[in-house]
This record gives sequence, structure tokens and C-alpha cells, in this order.
Amino acid sequence: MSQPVVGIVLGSESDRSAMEEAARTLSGFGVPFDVIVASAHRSPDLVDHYARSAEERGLRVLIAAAGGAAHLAGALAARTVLPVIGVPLEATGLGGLDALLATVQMPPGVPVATVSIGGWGARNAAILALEMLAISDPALRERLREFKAGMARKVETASGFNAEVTR
Ligand code: RP5
Repeated sequence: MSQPVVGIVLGSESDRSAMEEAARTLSGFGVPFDVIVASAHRSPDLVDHYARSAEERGLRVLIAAAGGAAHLAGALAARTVLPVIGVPLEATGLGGLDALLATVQMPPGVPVATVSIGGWGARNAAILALEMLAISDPALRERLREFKAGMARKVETASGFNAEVTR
């Protein structure tokens, strides 16, 4: 098993199903990752240890998913210079808006790259992590290019419009 380069941190075990798409996407590209549950509020020492040791353990990008008062991504970003991607999840009656605002509104100097709420965000977090890794990995960059071309082909096929003629 190769060394994980992406770390996925879930604020709770109850977040696991919402983040399955992130794991599936990274697996599809053959990029090794690890997944842990660590809560910014309930297990702050674990979050602290995970973030501070992430770089030396070989991780290159962190993805943090949490709902409600979602401080997890920010708590990680406070403790590492690795890029942190935040996925706001729907966990309360506020539909994920609470987590979105808590995740995205970071103070200057401590950015969290915040993606959409829930499943869309889970998938986009993985793709964004792949794009970050691809900066120094031309082979991965080519696979991402093919992935995007594949999406375009699907839309073009569904539209019935021959986009080739417009290029
Ligand atoms: C957040 O509170 C977690 O990320 C989760 O989305 C939500 C509810 O957690 P549980 O009470 O189900 O553990 O911290």
C-alpha cells in the first residue's frame, strides 16, 4: 500500500457517508489517501496532533468535512502549511449554510479552500486536491485533462450538438 498523500478528516462518524464520493474519486485516480474522524470541538488534541504531523507523514493536501459550527478545516489550517480544503456538510436544520459560513469565512492569513455543501463538495474537494497534486505531477495533470474532456463529451453527446464544428 503506498503512502497516503491526501488526508480526509471527518468531524464525526456521521459525516462518513456524505464524504464517500471524495474517497471514490481519489481511488478512481489511484491516489492514496487516509481517512480519520477527529472533531475540532470534541477531540481538539487529536486534531492538533493530526495537523502538526501531517506533513512529515507525507500528506500533501488535507480535506476537512464537518457540519454545524464547522471549525474543523480552520483548526487544521491554523496548524499546517499544507493546503486545506473544507467541505461544509448539512447536519442541522440550517441545511449546511451554517457549516458553509463557518468554513469559508476564515480570517486573513489562514485560508481554507471551501467547496460546495455536501456531496457536490465531496467530489469537488477530491478533484481540487488532485489538481493541487497535479501541479508537480504531469501524468496526473494529463489524466485530469482527459477527465474534463470526458465530461465535455458527455454533455455534448447529450445535447445532440456537434461541438467539433465550433472549434
Ligand atoms: C459536526 O457536528 C460533525 O462534523 C457533524 O457533521 C455534526 C454532528 O455530529 P454528530 O453529533 O453526529 O457526531 O461536528
